[in-house]
Amino acid sequence: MTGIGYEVPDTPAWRALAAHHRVVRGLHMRALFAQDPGRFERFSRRVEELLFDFSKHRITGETLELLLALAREADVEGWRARLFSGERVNLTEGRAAFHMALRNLSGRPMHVDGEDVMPRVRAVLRRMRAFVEAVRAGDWRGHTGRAITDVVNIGIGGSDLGPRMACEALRPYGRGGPRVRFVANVDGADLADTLADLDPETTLFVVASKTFSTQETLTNARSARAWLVERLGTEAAVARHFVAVSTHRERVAAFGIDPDNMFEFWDWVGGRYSMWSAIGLPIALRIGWEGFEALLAGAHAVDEHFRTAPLADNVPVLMALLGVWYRNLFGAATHAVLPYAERLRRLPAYLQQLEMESNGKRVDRAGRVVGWHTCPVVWGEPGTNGQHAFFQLLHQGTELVPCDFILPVEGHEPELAHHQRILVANCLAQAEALMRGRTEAEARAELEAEGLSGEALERLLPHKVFPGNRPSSLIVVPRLTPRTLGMIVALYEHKVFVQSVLWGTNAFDQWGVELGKRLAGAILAEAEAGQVAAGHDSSTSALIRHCLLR
Ligand code: G6Q
Repeated sequence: MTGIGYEVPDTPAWRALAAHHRVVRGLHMRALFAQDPGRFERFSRRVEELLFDFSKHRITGETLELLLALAREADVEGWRARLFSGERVNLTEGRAAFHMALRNLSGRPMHVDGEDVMPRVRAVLRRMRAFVEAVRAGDWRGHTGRAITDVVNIGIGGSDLGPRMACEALRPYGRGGPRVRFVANVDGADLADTLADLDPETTLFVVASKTFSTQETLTNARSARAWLVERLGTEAAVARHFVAVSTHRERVAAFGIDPDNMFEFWDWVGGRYSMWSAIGLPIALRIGWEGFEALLAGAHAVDEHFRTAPLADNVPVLMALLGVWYRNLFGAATHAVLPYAERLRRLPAYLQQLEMESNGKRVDRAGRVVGWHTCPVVWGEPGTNGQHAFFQLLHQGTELVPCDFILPVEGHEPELAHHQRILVANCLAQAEALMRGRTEAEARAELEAEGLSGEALERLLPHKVFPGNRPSSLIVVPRLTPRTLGMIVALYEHKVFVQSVLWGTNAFDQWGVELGKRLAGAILAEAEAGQVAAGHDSSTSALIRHCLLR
């Protein structure tokens, strides 16, 4: 029992872990650090230039052994092999999850259903490269003969969050490329605000949709096309101003985009795992081909690490195990991602989809309701801003929130190097403060040093105590570059997969988004017919009348 209304799975490794948890849950990390001067060396790992420090966790050597036993019991190694061999690990949709092939720079064949997919992957990469170079060189021209200055990506969810996050993260690498904007929301405000100051003659739209049937994307794409045609005065302009990224050639053609201007990907690429595919086209347009290849290379380096490193040294495996330790044993309901890099401000939103859409599941692979918790709520904001807002709760609130600090050591602004030192110092200080806390004796001494005594001191004292013992990981890279961004994202992708194995879930489907879509279609039809259908609850019926039948 975890005391949180959910059990842990009833297996020997989970039972052993739960018993161990009862013994160690009261230990304070301060004491663990004091006992073992080698704790950092023992609990940190490297993947090439990336450092993963997990020494500030409520674990002992025995905890790690028991967590690794859990991974072995769940057959993480077997599942990893299945993933990399192109098996249909996405059982409910009958698909492989083969995003690793998109960044496989090794020359090794990778098979799905007996077919080596690498020639097709490379062919699309070659077409993307030619297109990107033509746009960036000003050789791809708009209908009136002018070069492209602005790209608008129209897509949502997996066809938006990755490229949007990466384009922001890699802003310093954008020199020489067009400006890139993103429209996702069906709220007309999104499209209107984006188009407001754009010149149709120099704007290129990338319509990104795996299925090419998504309501929001098609609505935005149709309105964007109408905007362009109206301003340039001819349908013929569409051919030079619209390209598509999709798996669905017929629907792209039916929309009116020449399939020659379509960049293909395949059903074995999940939406939220697709930024490495042609969905990454806006990234390549923004940072150039070399940069895009470096992004792929970073992810590929992590694939090789995940595929080959023993479990005890395997960073995605360790990240997954630590997540499970807090989620299932301590009952932690949320997990914070705190990038100390302003340009990573969209990373928490990106990881929210990656983690919560993948593992926000209540049944196991066989369809049985699970008796244990799965994915926590993932959230976060960049530091240092968060320190002046919600960090209060992290330090002194009643919730245990495991944190990931993500820290590039160097910035891209040599003239502002002192800012970077302040940023780094704050990040390290937060992790230390969460771990150490401030004892009553320390708080008392500080108050006395400030000249307080007697009742005034006693009144303030409890407010000044920090319990500490709050866990965090540090993911440190030398700099935020295309390569290190690729590494960071791939670490999380594989972490999510390992957690799905430990929880027994399918990380690659997303049936939870279906019901709302279907009901929205029904309500829209009723609004258009001017009549509320029977079968709604009284609240929904009244709200349809109030909002849509006026
Ligand atoms: C991702 C999800 C979802 C998807 C969007 C857009 O894993 O399936 O976020 O990416 O619904 O879908 P399309 O690319 O098909 O428009």
